Amino acid sequence: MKRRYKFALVTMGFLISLLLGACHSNELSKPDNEAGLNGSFETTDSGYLVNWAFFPNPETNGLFQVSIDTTKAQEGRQSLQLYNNQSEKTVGFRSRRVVVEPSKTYKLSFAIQKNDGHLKVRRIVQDKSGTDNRRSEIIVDTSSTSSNWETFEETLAIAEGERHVVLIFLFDGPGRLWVDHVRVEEVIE
Ligand SMILES: [Ca+2]
Repeated sequence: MKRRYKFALVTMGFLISLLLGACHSNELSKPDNEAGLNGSFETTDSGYLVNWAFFPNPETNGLFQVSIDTTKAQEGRQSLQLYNNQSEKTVGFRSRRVVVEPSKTYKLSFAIQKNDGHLKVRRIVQDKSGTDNRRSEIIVDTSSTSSNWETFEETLAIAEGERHVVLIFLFDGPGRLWVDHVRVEEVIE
C-alpha cells in the first residue's frame, strides 16, 4: 500500500513537471542578468535577443518570425522585427520584470514602425513577489501603418506595494512590426 502511494506521488510529480515543461516550451527566452531590459535590442546571444520572451515559441511555430533588423534602428545599430503571417492570430513578446520604487514616477516609452497587423501593448504593475498583478492596462491599441518611427509614452506613478513593471506586446497578423528603444526611466522632478 505504502509503495503504491509513493508510486502515485512520483507519477503525479512527473506529470506535473511534464505539464510545466510543455507550458514553458511555448515561449522562447534567453536570460542574461547583465543585459538589463535590453530595450534597444542590441544584446544578442547565439542569434537570440536576450531578456525578452517570445510566444508562441517561434522555433517550433510557423506562425511568426523574430529577427534583428540592422537596416532600421531608432537607437543603436538595430531593432527587433516581428513577422506574423497568419490573420487573426496573436503572437507577441514580453519584457523581463523591471524593478520600480513606490512614490516615484516613471516614463515608459518605445518606438514602433508597422506594416499592417494590429498592435496592443499591455502594461502590468506587479507586487514585490511578481505574482500579483496590481494593475494591468492596454496602453497602445493601433492598426495604423507607419514607415517612420512613432514613439509612444506613458507616465506612471508607482503606488505603495508596487515593485515591478512588465510590458507585453501583442501583435495580430498578418503584418510586420519593428520595435526599438523600449525604456522605463525614473522622472526626476
Ligand atoms: Ca536598437
